[in-house]
Amino acid sequence: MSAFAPSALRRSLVAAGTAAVLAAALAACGSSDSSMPGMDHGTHPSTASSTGSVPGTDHHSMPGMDHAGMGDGLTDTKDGYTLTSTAAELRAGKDPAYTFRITGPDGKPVTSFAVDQTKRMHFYAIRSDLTGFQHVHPTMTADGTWTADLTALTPGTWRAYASFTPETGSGKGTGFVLSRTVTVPGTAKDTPLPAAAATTETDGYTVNVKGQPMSGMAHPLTVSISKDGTPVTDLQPYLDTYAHLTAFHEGDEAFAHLHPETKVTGADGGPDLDFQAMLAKPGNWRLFLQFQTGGSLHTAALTLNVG
Ligand SMILES: [Cu+2]
Repeated sequence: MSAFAPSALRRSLVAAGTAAVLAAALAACGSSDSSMPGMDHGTHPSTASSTGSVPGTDHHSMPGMDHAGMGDGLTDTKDGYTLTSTAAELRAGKDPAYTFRITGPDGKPVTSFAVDQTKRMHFYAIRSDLTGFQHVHPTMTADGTWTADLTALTPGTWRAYASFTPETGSGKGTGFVLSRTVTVPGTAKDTPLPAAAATTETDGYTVNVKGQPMSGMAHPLTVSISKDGTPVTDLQPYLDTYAHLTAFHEGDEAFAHLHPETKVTGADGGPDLDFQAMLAKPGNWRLFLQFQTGGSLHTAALTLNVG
């Protein structure tokens, strides 16, 4: 048997106690540095059975529940680290490159980044109406200039997020998500956010999300993938997981990266994938689930309402 429990046993652990779940979540967090400050998910009491109002819940007592400094990803600077870019505008209709740097507390570009989920830099772009999701892995030149190759953007306001962990300096081992807005000139047309739903389809796959997260707390979320009514069991590892889940908050584009609890144990994963959902605020979140089969990457999106 592998070091990690199979999903059936894992589910029984969920029933048995949140501490075990949180320990598993912590173990599977994908961090490159086990000493991440504040990642003490285990100190918070279980909220799994709380479905009504929870007046005694103190959200402020959860230091580090935002994955140690990631916060909501809505600022371009945190703890001395700043996302800088000269790109305030990008042209519509053409595959643009977004160029940026991360500067450290000394004001100089950071060039040393730790590998997290197989990459030193994760980059996301989303339009203000939460359409047009892009997740790419930029390349860096020796002077710390990163280039993210994007596919064509539609006119409007976009937000660009850089997710990284410094390998040296005061931020060593801390996960950051910093973002800036980018304007794409032209006639902007917003798409209404699709209604909240438990199921969505992409590329012939049906993705079902089970769980009702509450804001400000870690909550289990299970994603099940099927095709033509048959559970999918040939998920290939993608970025060290069987599925990569990011979420953006309606209205302010707050960012959340949901950490997989299901550890990669071989070439074939699925159909059920467990996540720890930590969504900072109530409202609608647009979830983007990325998974790989037969060498192809699929992206499923659905709206989750969080109370
Ligand atoms: Cu990435």
